[in-house]
Amino acid sequence: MKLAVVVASENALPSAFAVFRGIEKSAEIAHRLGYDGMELALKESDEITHDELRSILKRNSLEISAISTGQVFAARGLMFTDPDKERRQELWKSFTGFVDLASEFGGLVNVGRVRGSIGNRDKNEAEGLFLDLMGKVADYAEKRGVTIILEPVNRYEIDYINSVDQGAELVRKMNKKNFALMPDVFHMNIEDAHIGETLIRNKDMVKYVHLADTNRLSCGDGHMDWDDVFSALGKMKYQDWCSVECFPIPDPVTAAERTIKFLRGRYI
Ligand code: LER
Ligand code: MN
Repeated sequence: MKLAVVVASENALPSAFAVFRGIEKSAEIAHRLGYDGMELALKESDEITHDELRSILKRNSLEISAISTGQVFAARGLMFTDPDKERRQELWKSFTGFVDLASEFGGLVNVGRVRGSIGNRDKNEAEGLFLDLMGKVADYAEKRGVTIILEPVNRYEIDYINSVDQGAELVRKMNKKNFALMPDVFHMNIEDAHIGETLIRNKDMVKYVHLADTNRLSCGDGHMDWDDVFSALGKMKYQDWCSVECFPIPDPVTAAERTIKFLRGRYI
């Protein structure tokens, strides 16, 4: 397993769930602390050029684990379930940019809150909008060797796809080989009755995992049953990325350092 940490641009809004802000300076710190990669939390794909990113990664011996897109929803209000044609077109443009970036860096694009909400609408109607646009994005991604990873997110943030089993059902409905699951154990603690058992039940679909403790602080600073999480990942023979998405509390460096000190050697 490889360990990444979530990094956003310097100007990301407080609503961006990132440990670090400022891609270049965070890369140096992530490498110094012993992380293998950075997950880039972007609101637009042109926040960094391919050339800039390539050189930052080379200088710091890091990989990109995935491109994540929560801010496309949180900062720009765009979502796959939006019935407005122009806003869906804007989302398509952004996502083709994210896929192009991921085709060189990491090969994974996350879909968390940006999948959108259902609200007062009929669920099938909203889901139809999701499947239609996401199907087109997945086809575009497949041609570029990129997989889209769907992240179930707890009910207090979004009203559509909260548990990992609900995510798995949507992955089956989508039925594309480059559309997979990305469990976040912080959300699973709220939504899934058993974290380890649920991961194992859906093991063939899990391509990426988000880590934070139950209070979203550094791993080890809450009451998550980490033995259960990592024994499940071990039984699944999970070899892909675990990415740290804890709050930058008390500050980004301390949060990232406490997490890696807790995980390295013991679990990863
Ligand atoms: C949101 O809570 C989250 O976990 C992100 O990774 C997705 O937007
Ligand atoms: Mn997450």
